[in-house]
Amino acid sequence: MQRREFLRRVAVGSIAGTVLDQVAPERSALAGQRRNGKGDSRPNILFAISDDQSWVHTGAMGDPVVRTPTFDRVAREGVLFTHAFCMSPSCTPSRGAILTGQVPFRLQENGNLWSTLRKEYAVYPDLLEKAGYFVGHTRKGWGPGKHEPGGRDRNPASPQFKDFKQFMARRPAGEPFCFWFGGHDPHRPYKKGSGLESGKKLEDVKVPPFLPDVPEVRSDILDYYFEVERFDRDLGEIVAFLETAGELDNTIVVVTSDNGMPFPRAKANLYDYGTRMPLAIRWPARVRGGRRIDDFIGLADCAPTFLEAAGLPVPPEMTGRSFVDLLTCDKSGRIDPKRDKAFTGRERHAWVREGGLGYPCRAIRTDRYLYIRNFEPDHWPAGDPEGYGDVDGSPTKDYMLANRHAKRYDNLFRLAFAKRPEEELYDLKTDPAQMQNVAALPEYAEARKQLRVELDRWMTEMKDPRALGGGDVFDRYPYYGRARAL
Ligand SMILES: [Ca+2]
Repeated sequence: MQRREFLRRVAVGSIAGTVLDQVAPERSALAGQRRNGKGDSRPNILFAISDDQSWVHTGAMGDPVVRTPTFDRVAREGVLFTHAFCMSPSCTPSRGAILTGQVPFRLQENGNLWSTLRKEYAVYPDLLEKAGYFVGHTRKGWGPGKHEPGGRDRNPASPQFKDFKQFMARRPAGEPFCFWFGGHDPHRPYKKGSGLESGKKLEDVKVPPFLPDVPEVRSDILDYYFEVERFDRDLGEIVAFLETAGELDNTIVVVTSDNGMPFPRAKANLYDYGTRMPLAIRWPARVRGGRRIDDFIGLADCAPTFLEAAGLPVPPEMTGRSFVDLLTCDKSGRIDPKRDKAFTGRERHAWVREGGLGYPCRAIRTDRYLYIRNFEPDHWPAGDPEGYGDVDGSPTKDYMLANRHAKRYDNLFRLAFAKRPEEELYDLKTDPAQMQNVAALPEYAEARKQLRVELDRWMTEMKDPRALGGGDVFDRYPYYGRARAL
């Protein structure tokens, strides 16, 4: 059987039962091609990114309801990262940061949703391709946005393929690959009631404390779980394909998301449910599995990590730091004392404020604190009333808007939709859900001051326009999505 024919048979599932005896020789033949071809032992890279999933919603992180066997396997046989953060809780800037290895606010338009990513900013798939990798993506790559105004002739996440099988069928023999699997799940809209229909129970759901604990919200969370599970199943097929082909163990499998769950005070917010991401990485050729690492990772650290793993230099403009050292050491827990914090931020998400204004903010997250600086406290964080369009339409949002004056829920409504002060500070020791702003309390004055100084220093170092002046440039960049009527 030729390799292509073998892959085709794997793809159509015809290698089973009576033809199983043919699999073993083909496996070694594939491995032989890799050795004999270009003598290329560089690892493949499979980057799997779901769309809108918070860190807690995997089995490996302890969620009792959602079933994510693929993620759990990658975590169990690899490394589970407990403190991974996206650079911005909004698709386009988060994905741009992953691809460029840079803070999105250094990337002009790419600080915003529905923008462009200029060609001058190198992305890791291009760098790997130049070094002999076969690169591709399926479903959602970089975006949403338009790559053409940035001077690019393809999606920055690499050329698009129908699916992973087509990509593998077209891979030249002996070339390592780098593939981006960008699931559309669990992005809204959801099929209402799909979670319940799949057999899940309302009473099992753990409702985050910043959302009303009512059946409508519980059911909405189950629908979200339904899609988290679908992403995990689709990824499971890709992993099984690689395993059958005998290529799984020399593939770096990375599973994460781009921003948090699409619920009020989560996605598009700098609280943990907006920015803290699932992250598991499996690479048995070089990484001892069964470990859990608590160091802080920013997803801009992925690009330099992939380059280093492929034996390539990391361009100096990449602000992310490779964590190959964490992966290949044998340790667990907190390893590198310098990885004790994360920085996040956002500019314009949807077009939901008069004049196309955004909601600029930046944050520093340490073990103990979350400190947020809101640069335009007169803007509405969730978008102008009554649409509050930076919060995705959903049964949960409908419920909160309909019950905004109910005494029981007015505080939750305020936390999600009302204006916010210039500074927010949360003490995670007493308030892990980040709902009590203590920035104005005298006992926190010292901590607030220190965190503000540290955030300022980081922004200056990153040449962030919000620190250097002229930050309102983000409000003037074009928006390539459909502007909603205000
Ligand atoms: Ca997203």
